[in-house]
Amino acid sequence: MAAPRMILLFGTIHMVFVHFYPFVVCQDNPADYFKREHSLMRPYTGSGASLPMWDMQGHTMITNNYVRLTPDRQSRQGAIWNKVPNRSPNWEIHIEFNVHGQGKTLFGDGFAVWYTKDRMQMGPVFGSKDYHTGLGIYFDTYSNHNGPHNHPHPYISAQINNGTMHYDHDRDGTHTEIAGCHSPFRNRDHETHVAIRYLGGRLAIMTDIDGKAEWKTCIDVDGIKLPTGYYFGISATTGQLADNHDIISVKTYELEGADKSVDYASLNPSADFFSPPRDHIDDPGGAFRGGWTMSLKNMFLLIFCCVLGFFVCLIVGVLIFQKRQEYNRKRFY
Ligand SMILES: *[C@@H]1O[C@H](CO)[C@@H](O)[C@H](O)[C@H]1NC(C)=O
Ligand SMILES: [Ca+2]
Repeated sequence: MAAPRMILLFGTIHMVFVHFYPFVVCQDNPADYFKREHSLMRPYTGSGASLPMWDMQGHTMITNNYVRLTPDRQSRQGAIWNKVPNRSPNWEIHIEFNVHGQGKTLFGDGFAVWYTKDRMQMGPVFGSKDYHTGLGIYFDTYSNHNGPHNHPHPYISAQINNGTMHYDHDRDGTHTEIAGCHSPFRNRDHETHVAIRYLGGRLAIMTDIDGKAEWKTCIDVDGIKLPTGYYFGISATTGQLADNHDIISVKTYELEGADKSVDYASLNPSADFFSPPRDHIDDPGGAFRGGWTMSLKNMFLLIFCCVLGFFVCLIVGVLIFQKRQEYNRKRFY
C-alpha cells in the first residue's frame, strides 16, 4: 500500500519540476541569431585603445580582460555606446560584468544598461542622461534612501521612459520603476551575468550571480513597448563612494517572433504596469516581485498540500469503506 503511494507522490514532484523548471532557465534557441555588431567580446581590439563597434566615453579604459567604465576612485564616470542602431523587434542581450572594490560597507554608485535614443550623453543617472527615452536598467549598489520604501541593495530595477520622467536618486528610482529585485552581485569571486530579453512586449531580466550557471528571474513584466532604432549602452558612475565597474562581454541575439503588421520603428516607449512604490518591504515573497523562484516554491507547496490532502481523504475513505464492508459481512453472513 505504501510503495505505490510514494511513487505517485514522487511522480507528482517530478512532474512539477520537469514542467515548470524550463521557465526558469534561459534557453539557448538555435534559431536565435547572434548579432556581432551589437556585441563585445575578447579580444576587444586589434590595436590601440578603441573598440570597433562601440564608442567610449569618460574614464572608460580597455584592458585585455575587461572594459573598465570606472575605477575604484571617487567622482568618475564612464560609458560604452554601441554605434549601430538595433533593428530587431525582439532581442536578448547577455552581459558579463564585475563590480568590485575595496569598500566593505561603503561603495557605489552602480551602473546602468541602456536601450535608448539618447546615446553618448553624460549625465546624473549612473553616468548617463536623465529624462531619457527608452529602457534603463539600473544596477544600484548604494542605497540613497532610508525611508519606508527602502529595499535591500544592491538592487536591480528597470525604467521605461518617454523623456518625461526623472530618475530620483534620493528614492533610488523607486517611483518610476516598472519592477526590481535585490541582487547581491558585488564582490563575487566568480563570474556574474545578466540576461535581458525583450520578446513580444515582455521584458525579462535574469541574473546568474551565484556561480551555478543557472538563470534566476529578477524581473518579468508584460505590456512593454520599445521601438527599434535605439542604441545599446552601458554607463557607470562613482561619487563620494567608488567601485570598479567592469564589463567583460556583451552578447546580443535577435529573437524570432516579429509581427509583420506592427511598425516597430514608430512605437513610443511605454509600460502598462508601474511598480507601486509601497510594496517593496510589505511583499518580499510576492509571486511577482520575488520572481519565478518564489512562485515556484508556492506552487510546489500548494501542489504538495493538495496531494497530501488527497491521500488523507483517500485513506480515510478506504478505511470507512473497509469498516462498512466488515459491518455488512457481519450483518449478512
Ligand atoms: C509619457 O509617459 C507618461 C507616463 O507614463 C505619460 O503620462 C505620457 O502621456 C507619455 N507621453 C507621451 C508623449 O507618450
Ligand atoms: Ca542608489
